[in-house]
Amino acid sequence: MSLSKTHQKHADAYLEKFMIGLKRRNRGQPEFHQAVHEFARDVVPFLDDKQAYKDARILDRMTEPDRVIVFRVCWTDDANKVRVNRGTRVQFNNSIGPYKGGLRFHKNVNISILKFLGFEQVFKNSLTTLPMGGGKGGANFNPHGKSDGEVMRFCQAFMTELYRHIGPNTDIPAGDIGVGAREVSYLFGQYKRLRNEFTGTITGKGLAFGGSLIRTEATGYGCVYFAREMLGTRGDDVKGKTCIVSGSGNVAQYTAEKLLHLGGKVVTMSDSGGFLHDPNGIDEEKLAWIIDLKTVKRGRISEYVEKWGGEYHKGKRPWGVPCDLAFPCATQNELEEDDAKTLVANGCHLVSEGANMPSTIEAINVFLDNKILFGPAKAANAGGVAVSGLEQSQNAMRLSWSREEVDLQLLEIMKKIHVSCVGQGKDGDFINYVRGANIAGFVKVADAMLAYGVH
Ligand code: NDP
Ligand code: 2IT
Repeated sequence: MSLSKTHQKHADAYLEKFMIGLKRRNRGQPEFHQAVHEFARDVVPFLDDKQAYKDARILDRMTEPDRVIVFRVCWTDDANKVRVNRGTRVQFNNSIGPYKGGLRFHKNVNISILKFLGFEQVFKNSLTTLPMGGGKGGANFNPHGKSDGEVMRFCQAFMTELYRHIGPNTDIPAGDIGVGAREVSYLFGQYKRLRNEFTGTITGKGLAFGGSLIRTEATGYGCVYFAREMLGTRGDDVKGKTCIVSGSGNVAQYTAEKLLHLGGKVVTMSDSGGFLHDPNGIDEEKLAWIIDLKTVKRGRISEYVEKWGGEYHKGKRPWGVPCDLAFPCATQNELEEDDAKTLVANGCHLVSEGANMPSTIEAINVFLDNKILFGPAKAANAGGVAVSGLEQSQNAMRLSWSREEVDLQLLEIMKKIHVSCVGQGKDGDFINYVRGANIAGFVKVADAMLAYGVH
């Protein structure tokens, strides 16, 4: 879709005015501004001839969360010292289903980060085709270096306040950075105890107590399934491609695993300390070692080189390593404009975002200007929350589906998301997946909001 010059000028002016207002209302929240800007620059031109949405001020309503709950979390550490953290749940929008989205425990968690994540989640969940609204929460708690007992006491204290705001038809949290199987188990155990009921109010649970097969793998697998669909539009596939992955947590691990299944060669992984480059490739044995290192031993990626060789680059990110395909799977704004230019110059022709908002707007512009295949987070990493939705369905039916069944449903959902993005993002023979995901995600939520009238 392209507007006439006058309409484009009008849309640009409207976008500028809208962003000035949004920034004024949400001071000191740069990540939230960024997520909204990246969305609004596609949605505003789309709204140009859609008076009903404009009269209902849908964009203004969508960028204001339904509510934000902030609470104190007090716990005692192993030295018996009292610790105080801040817990938050952003219930962003429940127009198409109960609030759904992860919890992040990381030292830099703040309201800006949780609002950007909650906002993204609304449209990501809409793209999955499942009935889920959007939310996100977390705390400025750093699980690194904490004992199991400390993590347990923190999770129990966190849930002792959060439980009154969530429920299987209200708000269903899950994991995110710093919240994996161990934390979800402590959180769910405390929820069950406080409510005296066993319902699927958290997803990502252990298999013995209502978890779904493939949920652990889902975000990473989905991110590669989406990449495969994108490659398919150019008659290409993953086989034989050199791939770089950032991060070494849940999403990075299973992105790497699926790339290996499909015949790709993974040469990098990273953590907040730096990245490892193994020119011989991280094969299944090495990856199993990394998964154990990160989920059981809770070690650092630098330890890899002592065991398997390769090079460790302290304090650096992997984007300078030549590759065909790149998968940012660590955190927001980890891939900047110069990194994007380097990737393109080195011949990288696909980027599929496993993390949320890993690329800055300037980096995205480089990818779009060079017409490479670029799968934005809200489409490419939607597989995780999609399988969370399937976990909720299984909990409601008190059934559990097989690995094959869930994996097949995940694949079908990622294909549907790809079709939706193509539908709204086609621009001559180029597919702008950013616009496609933004518009396709927007329409469903906007129509529901319109139908409800003013509230
Ligand atoms: P994990 O906690 O399992 O792993 C996070 C990884 O990212 C670790 O390797 C961590 O390194 C690294 N990392 C975290 N913060 C930074 C930072 N500031 N700079 C550099 N590296 C950092 O989290 P997930 O794998 O679950 O999440 C990764 C990304 O994927 C996030 O953006 C998350 O929002 C997104 N996501 C997750 C989904 C899920 O199902 N889990 C679903 C969809 C998106 P270190 O160990 O040193 O901290
Ligand atoms: O960003 C995300 O989509 C997640 N962290 C997963 C959310 C979920 O509810 O499974």
